Amino acid sequence: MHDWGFHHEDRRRRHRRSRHRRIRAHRIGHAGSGVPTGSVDTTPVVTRVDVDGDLKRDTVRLTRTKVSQDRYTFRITVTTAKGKRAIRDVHVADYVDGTLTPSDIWGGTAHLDGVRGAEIMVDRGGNVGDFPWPHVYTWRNNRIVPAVAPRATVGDPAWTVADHFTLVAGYDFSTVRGARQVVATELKGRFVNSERLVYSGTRTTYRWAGGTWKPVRTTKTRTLSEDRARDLAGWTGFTWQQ
Ligand SMILES: [Ca+2]
Repeated sequence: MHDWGFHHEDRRRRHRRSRHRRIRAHRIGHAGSGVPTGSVDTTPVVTRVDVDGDLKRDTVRLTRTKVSQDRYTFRITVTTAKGKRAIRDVHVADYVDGTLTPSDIWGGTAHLDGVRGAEIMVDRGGNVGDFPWPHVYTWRNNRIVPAVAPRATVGDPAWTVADHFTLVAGYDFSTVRGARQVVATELKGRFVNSERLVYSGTRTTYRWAGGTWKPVRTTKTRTLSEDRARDLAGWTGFTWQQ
C-alpha cells in the first residue's frame, strides 16, 4: 500500500517535470535560435490589466532582479494608466541552480475579491516539491500588498492549492447576489486498498465583506472518489489571465 503511494507520487512528479521541460523548451524556442544552450532567459512577463480599479488598463511587469546563493528576488511593478508606479519584491528560495525565470513563477491575473481591479498571482514554490506555494498580490492605497488567503494571516498569506495523493485543496470563486464568494476545499487522501484512493475533508464558504473574507459556513464532505476530489483542486470559477 505504502509502496504504491510512493510510485504514484513519483509518477506525478515525473509528469510535472516533463511538462515543465516542455514549457521551457517552448519558451526558449520562442526567444529565437540566438539563445545559447544553458543560458537563462530572464525576459520579464508583461501584461496589461486594470489593477487599481479605475477601469483603465495598467501595465504589470514581473522581472527577476537578483539571484543570490540561496534565493531569487523577483519584482512586480505596476504602472497605472495615470502613470503611478508601485513595486513589490517577491523572494523565492533557490533550491536548484539559479535558472528560475519570471515566467516560471508567473501565475497570472484575475479579479478575485470584492474590490475592483485584478489580483496578481505568483508561485513562490519555484516549481520545487509536490505543492505550489501561491501568493496573491493586490493594489491598495497606491501600494501592492499581499492578498491574504481566507483563514490565512498577514504573516503567512499563502493560498493552499494542491493536487496530490495526500491532499487536494483549492478555491472556487463566484459572485452571489452581488457579493464575491469563495469556497475553500481541503481534502485528505486515504487509500482504501492498493488500488483505490478516496478523499474527505471540508469545504468552507467565505464572503467578501468589510475588506476581508468572512467565513459563512463549513461543511464536511462525504467520501469522494479520486476523480471527484480532483475536480475541486486548484483554482476554479475563473481563469488566470496570462
Ligand atoms: Ca487602472
